[in-house]
Amino acid sequence: MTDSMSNKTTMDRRSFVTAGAAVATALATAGALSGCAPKAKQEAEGIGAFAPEGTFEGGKTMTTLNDGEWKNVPCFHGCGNACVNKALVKDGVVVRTKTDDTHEDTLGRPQFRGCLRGRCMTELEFGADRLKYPMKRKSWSPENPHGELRGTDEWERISWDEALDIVADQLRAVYTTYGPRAVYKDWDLYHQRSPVLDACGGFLTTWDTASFGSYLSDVSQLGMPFLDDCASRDLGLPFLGEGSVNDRFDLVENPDLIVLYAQNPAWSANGLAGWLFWQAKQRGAEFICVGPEKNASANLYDAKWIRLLPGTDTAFLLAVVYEMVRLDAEQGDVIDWDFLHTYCVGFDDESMPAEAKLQENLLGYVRGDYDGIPKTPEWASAVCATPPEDITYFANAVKKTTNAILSHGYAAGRCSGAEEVPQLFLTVGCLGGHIGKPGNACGVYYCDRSGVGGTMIFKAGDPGDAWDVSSCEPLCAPEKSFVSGSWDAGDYVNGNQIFDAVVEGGYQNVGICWNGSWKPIEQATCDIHFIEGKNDSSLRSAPNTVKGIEAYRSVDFVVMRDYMAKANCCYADVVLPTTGRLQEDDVMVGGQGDREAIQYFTNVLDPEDEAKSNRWVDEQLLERLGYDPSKVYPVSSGQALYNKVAGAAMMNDKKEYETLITLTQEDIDEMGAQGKPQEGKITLAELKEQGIYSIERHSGDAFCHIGYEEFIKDPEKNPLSSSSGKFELYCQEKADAYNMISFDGEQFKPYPTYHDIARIEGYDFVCFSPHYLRTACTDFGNVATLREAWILPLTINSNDAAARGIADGDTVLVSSPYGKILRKATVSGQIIEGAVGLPNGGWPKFDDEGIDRGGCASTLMGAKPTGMGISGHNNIWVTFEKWTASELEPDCDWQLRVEAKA
Ligand SMILES: Nc1nc2c(c(=O)[nH]1)N[C@H]1C(S)=C(S)[C@@H](COP(=O)(O)OP(=O)(O)OC[C@H]3O[C@@H](n4cnc5c(=O)[nH]c(N)nc54)[C@H](O)[C@@H]3O)O[C@H]1N2
Ligand SMILES: Nc1nc2c(c(=O)[nH]1)N[C@H]1C(S)=C(S)[C@@H](COP(=O)(O)OP(=O)(O)OC[C@H]3O[C@@H](n4cnc5c(=O)[nH]c(N)nc54)[C@H](O)[C@@H]3O)O[C@H]1N2
Ligand code: SF4
Ligand SMILES: [Mo]
Repeated sequence: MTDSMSNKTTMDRRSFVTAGAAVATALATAGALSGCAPKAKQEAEGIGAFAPEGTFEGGKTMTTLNDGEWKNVPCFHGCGNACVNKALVKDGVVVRTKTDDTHEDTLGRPQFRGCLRGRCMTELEFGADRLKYPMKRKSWSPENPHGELRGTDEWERISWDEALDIVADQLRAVYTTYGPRAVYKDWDLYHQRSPVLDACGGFLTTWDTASFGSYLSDVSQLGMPFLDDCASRDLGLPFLGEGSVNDRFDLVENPDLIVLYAQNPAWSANGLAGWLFWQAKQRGAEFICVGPEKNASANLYDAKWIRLLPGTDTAFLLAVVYEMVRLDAEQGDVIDWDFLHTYCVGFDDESMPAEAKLQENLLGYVRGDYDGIPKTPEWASAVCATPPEDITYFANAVKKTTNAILSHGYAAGRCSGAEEVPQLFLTVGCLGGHIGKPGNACGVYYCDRSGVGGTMIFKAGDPGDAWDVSSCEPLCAPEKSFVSGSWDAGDYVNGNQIFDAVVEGGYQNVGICWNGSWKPIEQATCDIHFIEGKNDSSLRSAPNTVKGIEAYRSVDFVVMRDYMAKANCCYADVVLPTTGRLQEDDVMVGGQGDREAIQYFTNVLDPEDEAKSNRWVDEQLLERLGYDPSKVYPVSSGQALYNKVAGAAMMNDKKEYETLITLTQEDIDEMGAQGKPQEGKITLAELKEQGIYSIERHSGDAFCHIGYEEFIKDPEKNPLSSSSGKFELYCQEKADAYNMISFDGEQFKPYPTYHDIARIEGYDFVCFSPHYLRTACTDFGNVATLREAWILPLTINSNDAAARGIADGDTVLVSSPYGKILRKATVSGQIIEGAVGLPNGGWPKFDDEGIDRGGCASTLMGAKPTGMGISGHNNIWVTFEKWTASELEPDCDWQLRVEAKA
């Protein structure tokens, strides 16, 4: 990039935010926004999260508004960014919130500005829906649980002693009578463990593709032990983690073209990551967006929109490969053959692995050599509905002479039948040679570390608080003891099948993919009597909410822990109020943090209610069950905090980590920890005051990074983890793994092929659910302010709407074989015909006829895993019609609550 172009970097942040919000509003809430009554306010019974009205004058910040103490509430809520947020606390009440104003906003050291959700962090944890005391469902008793009343029964307030006694008694009963396979813990994306259930003898839990879809290898971002045999790993696939894509300076400065493939950062990464794409735009990069709607990002970055029906990317990408081959033969310089033959195996006859069992490859397949069907744009168009000329356009745009960054989200992988998408996307990147050089990359550019590739510059110390249950005698017979949560247990329920497993007692066990522990598929049985959840919101997030409720109603006992009412709490017998993350001090880097910053949480306030920490609850239960909590938890909470703080480190120019935080003896005493004072770069007091410590970066500095650079420089010396050490466009391990576990019997070849997608008769529209501004997945979904700010629409193509007599703002009934929901229509020319968009984030609320008036997408979703166990979040077959039978009340007028009658 030229210097004159780099002068443009200091674009002001306000125009980015304004532009993004305007586009988002136009797209998502056109017309229907007015349907939401502007009266949603936290009711008086909640703890006030707002400044009293009238304290702002003329939009100016008044010094009196700093009256109180600013506390740090960095946002960690699953959107992939990690923004600075602060809360002004006065007399035990949050009176104001703000975001990053700790320094000037520059590209070298950007502010970490939060969105509206970040500003609502305190409303989320201290709102009127906060769980304030333990509760029991009135009709529940150990003798007669009255499971059918879950969700409709009244609640009564009970003491902690009573609640803990009930839970301990139920645990004892279930483990001694049935054993651990009768205990189901959490629909669990994060693989949370439980010291109590571990001590008692284990539990059954789930594995899932709900987030990453067929891009399973990306679980490395969760800090999972890495997957040696995972199919995606075997492809040598670009996976997220330390350095599969390039540093942010390269993203901004070097690409000619950025492809946002099934990706929508203007909604799903609208903190720093979305801003970085905007910076790239300002420097002159062109954008292409591929997906069923011209999404907010396509509008914001003025992209060429290439439309397709959700779940049809395999057909689309096969035709792109076909066209790249055709164009290369015609005009040359489209395919980087050197790249293909040096860094990849199996695209053509020349690059087949020596041990290949099949004498077939992708090149032959797209030409139609094996099945007589050339995978032409016209062939694909019949499946994906993309205009054939757009497929040609795309193939030409990503040719080898373009500096192209191919960035994907996970949406295309979150579809039934999406097994082949990661390998095909990789193939397109390899055909153009878009890996390992400036301005070129192929992988995920956000969802972690604010869109930045490269090793972590900051890290926190190891808290050293992992629990140890080796001193605990299981409550069940020892031979029955098993821990599904441990990697080698080999017994997991696919997350799609858990509710069926609870109701019907059976599931298909394939082990777990996440650490490569897949095993041949087998039918397994279980007999679930007890459900425990910690912040679990599977009745909103997991497929088939209606079946989920049936499952919850079918067991003997359900206990939920949470800081606020979620759908799962509503269907529990005992609810235990636990403190959230704003009631503790902590440091945050990595994971949901950022590569370039470390942030400090300060305990915001401790409301006068009975919520207790999860650890306290664990210790109480362990004691009641006859275990010694001090043996289970090796260090105190204060010591764990000290360990994290004292071990926090920052990388220097030579890429060595150096101590970051200066600690005095008083600091250590205040934490109640043992340790030595130390010298670092910032005192603990300063870090607490600022909330964040970040570094000034510049183009070409020591932390710049190009994904796969080492491999490209010397593939022999720095092989990839696949068995050939290269990108495997022909991958026997993939085929073997998928075929071994195939849930529906579908068979796969080592190279990617087309697989037909099952349709459901009478349901002619394919529904997808993009991640939306109102929530970060489940989190924030109950927050009144956000419900008021963003309605939950159903986006329908104008022609499809007209054919059904539906106008913008009408209420629409959406039906699938699994459930029915109501939403307000947003009629748009910016969505492909034949698809409807249902932004994610609705919380279920069923009326007497069983219609979900909360508009939760999972209510419509079946739970049949295909192939490698994928859930079809983005290709749900539905139909819809205008609804006039009743008025749909805006959901800012209600909130899920779990509370005892006074
Ligand atoms: N219909 C439909 N369903 C979907 C999707 C969709 O688009 N449409 N998207 C899918 C996707 S991509 C995802 S990622 C899932 C997410 O679904 P969920 O897992 O339900 O959502 P989250 O909001 O990420 O987190 C769940 C809870 O975990 C809590 N939590 C966070 N960290 C911890 C921790 O360390 N310990 C404990 N105990 N709790 C913690 C959070 O506070 C939150 O309450 O939903 C999937 N479901
Ligand atoms: N605001 C907000 N941000 C979030 C989250 C949130 O809930 N809210 N959730 C976070 C989480 S857990 C995740 S996993 C990420 C998800 O972020 P992404 O992986 O980007 O997923 P989506 O937002 O579901 O979809 C992105 C785009 O893909 C398109 N799309 C949908 N189906 C298909 C398909 O089959 N093929 C193609 N080519 N395109 C398709 C959609 O129209 C949408 O515009 O976002 C994270 N960020
Ligand atoms: S939801 Fe995401 S963008 Fe919004 S404040 Fe939190 S981390 Fe930042
Ligand atoms: Mo996700």
